[in-house]
Amino acid sequence: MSKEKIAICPEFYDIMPPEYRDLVEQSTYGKEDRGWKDIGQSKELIEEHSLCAGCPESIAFRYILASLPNPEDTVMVGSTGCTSLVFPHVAVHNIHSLFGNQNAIASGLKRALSVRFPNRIKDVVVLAGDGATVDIGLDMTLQAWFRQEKFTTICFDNELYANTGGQESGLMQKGFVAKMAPVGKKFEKVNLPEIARESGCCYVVMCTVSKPNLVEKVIKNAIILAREVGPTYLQIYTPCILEIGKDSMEGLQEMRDSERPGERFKYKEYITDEAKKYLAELEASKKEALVAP
Ligand SMILES: Cc1ncc(C[n+]2csc(CCOP(=O)(O)OP(=O)(O)O)c2C)c(N)n1
Ligand code: SF4
Ligand SMILES: [Mg+2]
Repeated sequence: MSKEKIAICPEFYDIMPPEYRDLVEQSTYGKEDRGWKDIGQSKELIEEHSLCAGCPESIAFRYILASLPNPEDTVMVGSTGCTSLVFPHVAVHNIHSLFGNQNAIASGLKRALSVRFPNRIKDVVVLAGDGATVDIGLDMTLQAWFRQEKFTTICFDNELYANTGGQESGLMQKGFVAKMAPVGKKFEKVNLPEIARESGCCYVVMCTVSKPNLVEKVIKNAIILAREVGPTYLQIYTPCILEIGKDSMEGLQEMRDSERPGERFKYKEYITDEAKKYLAELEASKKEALVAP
């Protein structure tokens, strides 16, 4: 579990792309306490991106990648949408699945990795948009949770289909008018965190990315719990600034406004007793290891 995994064979060092050499020299792979604070000083596993300038998905990606507890043994599964634009620039193994199939792919992958590497921790993390998670992929999302597949599902909720120009999604708020949904949403935003809880997820969080330390905490909790306890689900508000008519500097304020008390992205967390106990035991054993001679 270290940089050895990405080390370059000395004979090829000078012909490798500078980005790769940079990754080998500056990545936080193998660092025990890696987290969002590494961003800016070390390689945060993302070079560039082709998202719109100021798109909150980009900073969400940076926080998530910087917080993965085990990046060298993590496989991310993406789906079509704006989220998928980032994956080609990410220094973590990833699979692009057919739109909506991400949780089915992740189920097979996690099972195969457990058989192939029984003594090694292998994390699988799905990251897809709301259209992929809640609309077209809902069946796959729910069935993975029903079967208690041990991986984390992250939904970047921007409340519409951004990549195809702004169609209505199940997570869109009631009454919202989008470029390709001119009539306005007639139904309430689907309460997916509650559905996730009912469907067997042991840890469910809904939040924005306005607070990087919070994002780091929930990412680490979700991935660690998914290894041993059961499926975990994070729904993260990453507003599509283009579709809601904000400029590139306004994404952060939009997230802050939407997480106020009574607003639809007010922090929400659900954790089972078993998951709580698991995290508490882990914390206690870390403290014990620190004081041990
Ligand atoms: C099987 C399939 N159906 C439909 C599409 C068209 N399509 C591409 S992206 C997209 C919407 C993505 O919305 P969402 O999952 O919310 O991601 P966002 O772009 O908002 O990040 C759709 C319908 C496709 N590429 N493949
Ligand atoms: S269309 Fe919206 S979600 Fe997609 S990259 Fe642009 S701002 Fe981000
Ligand atoms: Mg979307």
